[in-house]
Amino acid sequence: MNKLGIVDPEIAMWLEKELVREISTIELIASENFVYQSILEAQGSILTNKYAEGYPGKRYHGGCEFIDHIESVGIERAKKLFEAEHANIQPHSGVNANLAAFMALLKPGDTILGMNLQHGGHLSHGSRVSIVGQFYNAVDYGVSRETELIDYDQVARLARQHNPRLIIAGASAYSRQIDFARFREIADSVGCYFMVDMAHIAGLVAAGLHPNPVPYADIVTSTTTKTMRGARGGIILCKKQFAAKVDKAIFPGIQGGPILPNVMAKAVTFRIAMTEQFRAYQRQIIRNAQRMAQNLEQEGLRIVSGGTDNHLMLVDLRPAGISGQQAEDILYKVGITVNKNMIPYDPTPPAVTSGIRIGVAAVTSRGFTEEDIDSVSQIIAGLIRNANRGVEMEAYKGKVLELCRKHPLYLESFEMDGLFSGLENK
Ligand code: DSN
Repeated sequence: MNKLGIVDPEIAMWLEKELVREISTIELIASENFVYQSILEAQGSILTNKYAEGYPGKRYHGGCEFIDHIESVGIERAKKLFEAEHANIQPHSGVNANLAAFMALLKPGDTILGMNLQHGGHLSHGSRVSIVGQFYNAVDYGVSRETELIDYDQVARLARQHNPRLIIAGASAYSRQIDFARFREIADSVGCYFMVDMAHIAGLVAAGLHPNPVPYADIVTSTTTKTMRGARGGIILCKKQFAAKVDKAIFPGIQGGPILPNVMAKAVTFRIAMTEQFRAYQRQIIRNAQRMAQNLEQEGLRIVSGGTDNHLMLVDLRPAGISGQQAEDILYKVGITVNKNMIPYDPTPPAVTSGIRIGVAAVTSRGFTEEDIDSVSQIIAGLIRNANRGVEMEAYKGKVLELCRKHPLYLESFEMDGLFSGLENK
């Protein structure tokens, strides 16, 4: 038994249950992924013992000579990977990265223009329920009702009307490429800053499969999870002219000492993201997502905007006559995890929704290819189509386990065969 099991058997038991859940379910939540063993090791390392307020060479704690190397290597790798002039790899999360970017560029009460949460934006881009919507005067743009693509003419119109100090691009539920050049043009036309939160698509950007926002935006924020398949936490990339303001906004502005195991794991994340293997992984994500969208459409489900250019898609469930919540529940009963999600102009409240969001980054990490995606799509479509008629769950559960067994996860640390025979007998 490992130490955790001895010291705290109760927590160890829940951790093991979570491990079994991750190994034996099909994970389609678009913001989740399975990290490499090296990332787990970095995040669970002795760096958790250290404090290092400040930045390499300018710390408020002693004994930082090795930490300085680790953080400096991470910063240089982030700059190289995304062709950025400056990088800060200390944000504890994506939301913290955004808060620091706002603090660097804005004063409380300034007007910001970000994507509407219900059209695919993120809470921290101005939603009223976030501190951002309460500190700043947030105005939002959305997608066109007809095409379900970002309505750039509306963005330009709102920018002229409200004269924002900052325009934010980036989304957590938008399946199409974002035209950063067009956003920059709009920001310039009203003389405001332009920021991109590329959290969902950062892996695709790193692999050259989505336009890089760095040349266009004053500040770019991201997480290193999701398609980056790496450390838990955030980063900020920016032009040199904003470097000092960004660094001050993170520390001492909104954070104290960095979470050093995560800072180190970010450095490892960037190294992995520079490899051909990582680029091949990102290409497979796009192939899998496009295959899933095509399959679900052929099965009679509607994909918002008609398809996907990235790792995710939104499925409009109204033609099938079930809600997002019902679909999330029925899929989870057979071991497929998705999240209910508003679709643009959704008539149903956020706690119910008319859609689900499906992302394929995590299953692609397990080794799923188009053939496996065909099987997953059939399971999803079969369950959704028949949700109101009563579905024979056992056969579907068996298919899910078969796919999980075909593509084992963290095999080196787990007895997969024992696990599956146990689950099948339940
Ligand atoms: N917004 C959450 C999501 O996309 O699931 C995570 O940032």
